[in-house]
Amino acid sequence: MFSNKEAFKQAFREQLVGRLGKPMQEAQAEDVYKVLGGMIREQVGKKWAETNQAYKEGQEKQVYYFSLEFLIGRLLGNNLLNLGVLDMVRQALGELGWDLEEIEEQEADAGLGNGGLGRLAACFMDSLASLGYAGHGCGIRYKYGLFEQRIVDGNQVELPDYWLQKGNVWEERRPDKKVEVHFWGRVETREQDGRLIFETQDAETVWAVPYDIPLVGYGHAQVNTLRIWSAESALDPIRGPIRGEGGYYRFLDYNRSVESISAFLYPDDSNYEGKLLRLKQQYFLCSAGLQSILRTFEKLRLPYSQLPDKIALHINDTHPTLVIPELMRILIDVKGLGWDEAWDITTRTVSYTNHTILSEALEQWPVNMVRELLPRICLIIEEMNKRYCAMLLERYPGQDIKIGQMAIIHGEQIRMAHLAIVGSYSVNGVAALHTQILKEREMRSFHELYPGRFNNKTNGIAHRRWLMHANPELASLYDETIGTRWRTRPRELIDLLRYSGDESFKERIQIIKRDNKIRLSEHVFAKHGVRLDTSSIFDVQVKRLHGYKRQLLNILHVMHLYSQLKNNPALDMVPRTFIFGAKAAPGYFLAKQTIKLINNVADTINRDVDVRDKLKVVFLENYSVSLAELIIPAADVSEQISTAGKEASGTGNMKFMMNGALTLGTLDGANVEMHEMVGDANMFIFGLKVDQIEAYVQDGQYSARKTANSDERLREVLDQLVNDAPFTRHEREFEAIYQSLIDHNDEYFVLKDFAAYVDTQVYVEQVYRNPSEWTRRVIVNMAHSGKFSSDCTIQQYAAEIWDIVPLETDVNKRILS
Ligand code: B1H
Repeated sequence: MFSNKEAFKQAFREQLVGRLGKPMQEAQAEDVYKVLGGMIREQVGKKWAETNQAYKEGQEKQVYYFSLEFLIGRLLGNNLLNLGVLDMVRQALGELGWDLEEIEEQEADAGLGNGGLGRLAACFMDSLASLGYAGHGCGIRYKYGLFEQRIVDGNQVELPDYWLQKGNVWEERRPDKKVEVHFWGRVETREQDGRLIFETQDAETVWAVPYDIPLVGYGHAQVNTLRIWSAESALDPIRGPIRGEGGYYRFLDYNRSVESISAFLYPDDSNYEGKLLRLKQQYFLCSAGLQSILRTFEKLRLPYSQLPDKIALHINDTHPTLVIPELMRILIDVKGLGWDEAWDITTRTVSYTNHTILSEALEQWPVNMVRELLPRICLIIEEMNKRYCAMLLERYPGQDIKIGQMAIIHGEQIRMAHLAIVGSYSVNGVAALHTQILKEREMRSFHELYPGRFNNKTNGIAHRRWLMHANPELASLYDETIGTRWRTRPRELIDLLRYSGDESFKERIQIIKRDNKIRLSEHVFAKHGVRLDTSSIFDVQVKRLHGYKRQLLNILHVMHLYSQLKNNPALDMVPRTFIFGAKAAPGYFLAKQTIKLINNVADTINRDVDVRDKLKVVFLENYSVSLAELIIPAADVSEQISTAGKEASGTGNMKFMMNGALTLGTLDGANVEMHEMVGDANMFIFGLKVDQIEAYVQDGQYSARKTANSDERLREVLDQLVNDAPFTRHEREFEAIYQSLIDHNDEYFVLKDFAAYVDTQVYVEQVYRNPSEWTRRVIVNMAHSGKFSSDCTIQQYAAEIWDIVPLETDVNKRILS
């Protein structure tokens, strides 16, 4: 039905009428979405089955990417793109009177992630399928994704994101593949044939029911699986054990508690909250995922010693670390292996990515909590720790402090990062700088103990979604200019370098940028009633709100600009539009205050006719994958201004680079690698470097108060945080922010980097005044952005960590040759 347009139209009409039971003319956009989605899903089904069959027959090694987050966003557009029918369907729908973009808007954003970590998992899924690897996702089907953000009187308000309300056309519920997961209970031991047998009694049983989502590779080479698990009651109300007095109520209580396991995503990006329910989620995912994977493995009828040859288990940060003790449990308790053999298999199967060194994000679970909820798992972790510490003692005799620092269990806490390092064969950081910090500082003693285990895999983004789908005009221009090979070989974008001096090419880039800015402006006007000047510099910072990402630095600079303009209305400046988008964790007070501050500043500035032609500030509510797809192609300046050493990689930086924005950033995360490629001449780098920050932290020589007092511009904007004009709505409104900067000595060096930031912003403006030079830099960045495709990243994971090669199919051979 997708072979040609007329056939598609015919099929579409029939389905629309057949499925809706009403005439074509009465169909709503939502109906069209459902029918189209259903047709695509059906189309994918055949290849999905074929892929699974091919994996089975080829006995291909399978990679399973365990993650508590998959921020996949909308699937319709990407699936159409990857199936190669996007243009045809757009045309066909157009002829039937429908606008594809409007239809795409009908799909709920699957917000099953917080930010970069979850979006990375989604980009990896795209590249795995597109490159022909047997790689699948393993996650949780949260009923509520990341909260929906509304701004009310400048404040963030969180609404539940019931993304499944209208159904999900992509998923397939697979009740036949459900597995049991056990919590609580107590462990009994007995001896049998000279072996200790462990059995858990009186545990609570929960069903884990999988929902499968097809992951369509580009070129439709193959279809992998994202399997997300939902928790369901395992009690049969008729034959179940809950009888007698109050039984019905206990039954309801139990149901509620079971369903809460997959009820919502924890909304704390880069912050650890030691909640029991979160631990339950983690174990639920690990246990369910592993059981289903081992079922598949057992069909091969191979001994477990060959598990590492057939299966790779990758854990996305420490959140799914319980995969390690859970695999040990199954191998020992269920399969009857000895400890040493089980340990050997486990540590040759699991690999781990570290995404942060922020201490507040490092997971540590209280031993007591784990002992109660997961008694057998706790015993296994304790045994691991015992053996591991004995090994350390042999290696570092008498060095009790060092051993304590390296132990898995310390002071009644289980350190999940240590568990993940000790229980895996590969530990990778997500950008060169981050990996270096891991090796030389944060995890130094582990790197010494296990040389060769640590490695770097710089993050990447799905360039097809972020370019071809989000910015189709730019993608077409690339096709026209350098051919289409870059779609599957992103490094070939380097060929654009030849056009960096070509004025007519530059002009076309400028036109596309302007069109994207117009598109965004229309959205902003419709949603927020603010008119943007599309000839102004669109200066964008969109990402989670966090102290270390320093949205504060950005807004303090805006406040300073405003003050300059008020003092000198004739100031010769290029008009600027500052665009913010950010969700704050609901319990993160300072982050929420920062949102309020940005909104107050926006409100004051946008109302002020004196600055109307020069300055605008907008905070776009509910930043999400689909909003990112609209904002990023429209950006001129990409704000990547984290405190050096704090942003492990960043991936937004890569999306902006690819879409023709210039980066204003610190030497942090992947910015460093961008800088290595394009140099000072093509990026706006400013601020303290990691070593300088480190030195200040070590010697305690930084005084925020002194810094503030010695800079008049800073004194002025800091006063404005607490005085009653022009941005505060009541006195001392932003006292908490003020205190964090002055009384608590500015943990993120906002004030220390302020002067350099302001100066660099002046330089940004200078360059922007010369459109030809600006666009030359843009092209240099585009040309080098191929390295940051997740295709490249995944090829490295495949070769250097997982030891897998692409599936040999004819389509793959054609696409990848
Ligand atoms: C990143 C997280 C994270 N690092 C805990 N760590 C979470 C930690 O819900 N939690 O408990 C959720 C998320 N997220 C990000 O990962 C880094 O900050 C980025 O720099 C990086 O680009 C991204 C992907 O590697």
